[in-house]
Order: sequence, then C-alpha cells, then structure tokens
Amino acid sequence: MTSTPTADLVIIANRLPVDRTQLPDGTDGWRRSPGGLVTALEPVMRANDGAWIGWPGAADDDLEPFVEDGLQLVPVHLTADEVEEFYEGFSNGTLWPLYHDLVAKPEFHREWWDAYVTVNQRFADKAVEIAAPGATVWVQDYQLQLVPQMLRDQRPDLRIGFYLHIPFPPVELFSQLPWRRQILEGLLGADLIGFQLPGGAGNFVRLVRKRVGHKTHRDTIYLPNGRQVRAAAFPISIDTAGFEELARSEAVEQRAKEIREAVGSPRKIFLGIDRLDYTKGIYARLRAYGELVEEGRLDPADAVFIQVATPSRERVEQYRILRDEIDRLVGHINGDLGRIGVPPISYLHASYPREEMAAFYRAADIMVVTPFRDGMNLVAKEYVACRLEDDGALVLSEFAGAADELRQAWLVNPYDINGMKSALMDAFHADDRDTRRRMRALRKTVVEKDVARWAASFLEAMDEVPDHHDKSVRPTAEGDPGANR
Ligand code: GDG
Repeated sequence: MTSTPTADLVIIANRLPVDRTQLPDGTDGWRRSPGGLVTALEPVMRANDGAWIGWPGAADDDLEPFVEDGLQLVPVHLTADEVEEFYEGFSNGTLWPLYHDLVAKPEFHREWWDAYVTVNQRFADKAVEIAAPGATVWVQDYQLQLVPQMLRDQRPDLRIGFYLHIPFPPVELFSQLPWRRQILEGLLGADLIGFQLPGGAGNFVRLVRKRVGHKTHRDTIYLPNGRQVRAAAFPISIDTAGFEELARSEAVEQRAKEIREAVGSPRKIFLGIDRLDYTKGIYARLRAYGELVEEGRLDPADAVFIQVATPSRERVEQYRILRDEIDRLVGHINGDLGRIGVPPISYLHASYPREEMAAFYRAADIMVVTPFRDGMNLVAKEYVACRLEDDGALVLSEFAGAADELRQAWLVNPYDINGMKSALMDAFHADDRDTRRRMRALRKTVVEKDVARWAASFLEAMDEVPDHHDKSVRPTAEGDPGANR
C-alpha cells in the first residue's frame, strides 16, 4: 500500500490544477492549468504543506497521488457514467442553469442526484484520508456542495471552508430544487461559506432560515449544537501583476499589432472572450452588433468585432445547440453585411495560450462582456489589467459580479438589445479623456484587489471563525440514542 503524506492545507476542487499534455519526447505528462485559482493558491499551498484533491479530467483514469512541480496532487477517479451523471448531469444540467437565474431550463433527474451524492462522498473520503489533524480544508464550487458536511461527519477536528464561484440564487429559484434541504445542510458543514457578492450570501442565509429553520443574525447562522457558520462575500480577482507583466512584454505587444493588422487595421476593435456558454450572452451581443452594422451606424471598414468562444462542455446538448445558433448568426451577419476581406465579425471557436489572450486584450479598443448572469467574470478584470496605458473601454453587464466593483465601465442590461446598441456606440464614440478617466479608476481597483488578496482574506476569515471544535463533535450513538435515526 502506498502511504499518502498528510497535509495541513487541503484544497478540494472538481478539477486538479493540471492538464494532461504530451511532452516533447512523446510521453504523457502534466501542465499546470492556466487558471487564476492555481496561481492564487500556489504560494499558500507551498507554505502550508498543501495538497490538492481533484478529478484529472478523463473518465476511468485510475491514478495514484503524485507530486507535480512541488505540488502534492491527489486524483479522484470518476467512471464514464459518473462523468455523465455527476458532472455533465447534476452539476452542469441542473445546478448551473438553476444558479444562473434559469437562463436555461434546469433538468431534475433522481439518478443524477444519486451520482452527485456518491461522487461528493468520494471527494470527502479522500480529504478525510490525507488531512492532518486540525488541518484546514477549502472546498471549491458548486460541484461539491455536500462535501463540507460529509467531512465534518468523519473529521470534526477540521476547519472547513467552502467557496462558491457562481451566483447563489434567490429563495424563489433555489426552492425548485427537489434536494434543496440536502444542499443547504451539506454547505452548513463548513465554518465559513464564501460567495462572490453580498447578495449571494444574503440569499443563502435567508434560505437557511426558511428551509432549515436555524437562527441567523446578519452573516452568522447559529446551529442547534452551538456551532456557528459564517456566510460572507469574498469577490474573486485575478493575478493582476502577472497579466501586467505579460501585457508589457515585447512579444505580446508585437502580437497585438499583428492581430490588428490581420483584421484590416480598423479604427476600433471590439472584443468578446468567453467560454461558449449560454450564460455569457454571446448571441445577443453579436445580434446587437450586427444590427448596428446593418443600420449603417458602424462601418465594417471602421470597426471589427473579434469574438473568441472557447469550446466548453461540448457533450452537453444545450451547448451544442448554442454553438450552432452562434455559427448561423455569424454566418448571416458576415454573409449579408460583409464585403470581400472585411467581414464585420471575426469569430474564433478555439482556446489560446495566455500570451495570445493578453495580445487580444492589448489589441482591443472596446471589450464587450455581457453575460445574462455571471458569478464574477474574470475576463473583464483581465482586460483592465492589460490596459497599461489607461486606454480602452469596457462595456459590462450589470449582471456580472464584476459590475459591483467595476462601476466606471459602460454598464448595460444584456436583455435590452437597444440599450446594448447604445452602449456599444457610446463606447465607440467616447472621447479620450472620458475613456482614460474611467480606465484609470478601473485599473486602480484591479491592482488593489488581486487574487492573492482574495485568497488571503478568505483564509484569514477562516482563522477568525470561533474555535468551537469540541462542541461540534457529534455524540456517539451510545450517548445519543437519536444519532442514527
Ligand atoms: C467561473 C464563473 C467566475 C477563457 N478562454 C481561454 C482562457 N480563458 C480564461 C479567461 C478567464 C477564465 O478562463 C474564464 O473565467 P470567467 O470568470 O470569465 O468565467 P467562468 O469560466 O465561467 O468562471 C465566473 C470564475 O469562475 C472565477 O470565480 O468569475 O463568474 O462562472 O481567466 O482568461 N484562458 C486561456 N485560453 C483561452 O482560450 N489560456
């Protein structure tokens, strides 16, 4: 039997922070995933002897724990059926649309729920195995909402945190979920539950009061056994310095010039970068842009819209339908309104290295981020980080979490096509002084509040949770006849 070392800090996320890749010698290896979460947590992981539990990303991959680039990684195995029912099903077919204001219709299937319970238990069991006595365990996101209580049941010595990266819905919407009480109770296993915005934390506290019946005061929930749970907002951010450094590099600047030339050096470039997801509002945004071109308010010789749609969840039916719809719309706009060599929209269905992303951000004059609902939206913050010269305009949906902090953007309601058209034109015609004034303020926010600060503030708040661990130890079945009911 291989023995896994124990860890004082354990991160549990649906995915490991690495992706499989082919090494130059043709063998399989791992590459660190580009996400900000890894960047933020890496220093704390190293300082605290940390371990990361997650799914490696392919079904039926049976891997032992391994160390990659000094990080202790603990893979969780998922069968092909579990990928379908837990990941594509309950996580992305039920919770994702339900938590995003029902932008699409959530499906409720009992077999999906059963798989969600089974897989959550497997993640929890791994943490039970590797967490050192009194360790801190930080559970990430909507795929793992039952893990906190599952952990507490087996390891009351642990300090448990949970962070939700997506919005937490209002009472009326959440209440549709047939397993609403189990999810709330699962989350309540944590000492601290973090949300992107105060609104999400408020929704959670209200739901707990209404559906579970616990007493609450402001952001604190009082459990009958004397334990307290805090629900509060910790808006996530990006590795601002890392993006600035990329944007400053000669190679990225050169590449940004090439991108501008490749689309015909128009006066202004509009840019959208999103995972191809129905919450992101890509279709409505391109429709608004197409109408502006059709009405002659924008001339394709003056303006080009570059839309990058990163492939996502391609096995889920709704995502395939969306992809076809966007393909058709772009085809119509370019076919009907373009001239030779000057299509109004340059559409890319692909994913790119971070350097190329930074080059897009540098090349674009107007960044268009118009989700119908988004927990935060890091793309908006990344664009701001890359605008080293305080130029460039951000058009941002009111329904992105980022709108709470990035108040100086051109804010829009993505459901209002005419409103979006006006905002796009305002940003297009905005004078330099106004644009710079806004961008300076936006940059200040993104520089001050980066992802390292986010991680530190969450972990500090975990430390401040009153130490109630003795009280939370569950009585044995002997001492409490009701415990096994
Ligand atoms: C969830 C919540 C919340 C995209 N395409 C490529 C690429 N990306 C990177 C972006 C950005 C990230 O992916 C996307 O983050 P977002 O925040 O925009 O959106 P979600 O994926 O929906 O993230 C969201 C977030 O979690 C964090 O809490 O903000 O609300 O939905 O960093 O740059 N990166 C590379 N190539 C691509 O083609 N390298």
